[in-house]
Amino acid sequence: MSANPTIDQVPQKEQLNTFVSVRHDWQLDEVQALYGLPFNDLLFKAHTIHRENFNPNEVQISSLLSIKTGSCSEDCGYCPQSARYDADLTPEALMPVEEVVKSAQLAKDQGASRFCMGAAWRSPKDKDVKRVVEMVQGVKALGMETCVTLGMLSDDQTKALKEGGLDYYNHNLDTSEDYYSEVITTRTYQDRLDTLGRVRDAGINVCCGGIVGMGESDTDRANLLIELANLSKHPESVPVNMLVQVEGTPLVGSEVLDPLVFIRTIAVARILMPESRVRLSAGRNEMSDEMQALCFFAGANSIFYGDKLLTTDNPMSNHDLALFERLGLHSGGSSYA
Ligand code: SAM
Ligand code: DTB
Ligand code: SF4
Repeated sequence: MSANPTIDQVPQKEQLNTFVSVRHDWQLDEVQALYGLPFNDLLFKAHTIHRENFNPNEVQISSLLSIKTGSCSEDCGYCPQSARYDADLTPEALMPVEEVVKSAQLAKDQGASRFCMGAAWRSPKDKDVKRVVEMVQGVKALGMETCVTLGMLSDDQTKALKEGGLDYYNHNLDTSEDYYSEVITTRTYQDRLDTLGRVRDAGINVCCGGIVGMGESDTDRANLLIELANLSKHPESVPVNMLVQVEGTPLVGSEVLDPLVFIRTIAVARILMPESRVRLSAGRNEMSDEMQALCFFAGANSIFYGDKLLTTDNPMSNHDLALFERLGLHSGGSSYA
């Protein structure tokens, strides 16, 4: 008898995605093997999976606003907003709701479908969450998706955000569990996983990724992606940040990551989390157009758009629009668009 399965035994695409592609049991040796593939083989594999799950020419567009800037108690070694470091930054209190909504309107006019509001807190106070909920409601009323990143949350705060209509909560693992203490000592990896669990349980979409180029090893990068992919449900949105080296922060002087390793990281993220939006996040200002094009080929299908990230520069909007035109990319992928 032939060893080949009959047509009925061959899993159809839907089954393949459910039972084969979307896994939560990735092992280090498998992920290292992916990273170690010849570049063309890795990109072909990642792009094939990308096409099976998404329109490869559609990129979701998010804009960022820092709604509370600097004076943060935490010691995240990459971050200019920590009060412990000497970055050139003017601290600012939590913004009034109307200003935030005005800024969201501008981002919408420029073409963003999601508005992400970031606050430099270890964790918010309840009265802060109240004001953030008003921001979320104001931004949603414009017809935009909302995302906030406020640090660690309590159960009640998570519930209040969900009830306020928040679409996404961003909370990054940042790096592997092993490398974590080299970068941050004021809160644990488990603290982050606990907040992510609360967000997931509350029914808010999870935006969770990390930063590469902080001096971590190949194994750390593989382990970060494994942590993300082995969560009980994959984050809906996975921001992959390249460290933006800001003068005055401890990570200034880190060895700059080989761009090809960054592209491999995007490709491996796409393979491990086939149905997630992989966001080409911080660090694009230091990337060539060609590098970004390869990231889009490898499976990135979301960006931060607008001249500023939270406190550092992002490519000018005109430049991004021209790049999309040159690559035949268009914006899309929002649940409201
Ligand atoms: N304070 C909150 C927190 O840490 O959860 C929210 C804001 S914090 C700035 C959001 C994320 O931005 C961090 O987790 C980190 O991944 C990213 N980030 C901050 N500074 C960065 C830098 N210099 N380069 C790349 N990513 C950075
Ligand atoms: C994410 O993963 N990257 C964004 C967003 N989530 C909040 C922040 C990047 C910040 C880069 C440094 C800065 O501009 O301060
Ligand atoms: Fe504070 Fe967030 Fe920056 Fe860490 S990453 S120092 S928690 S603003």
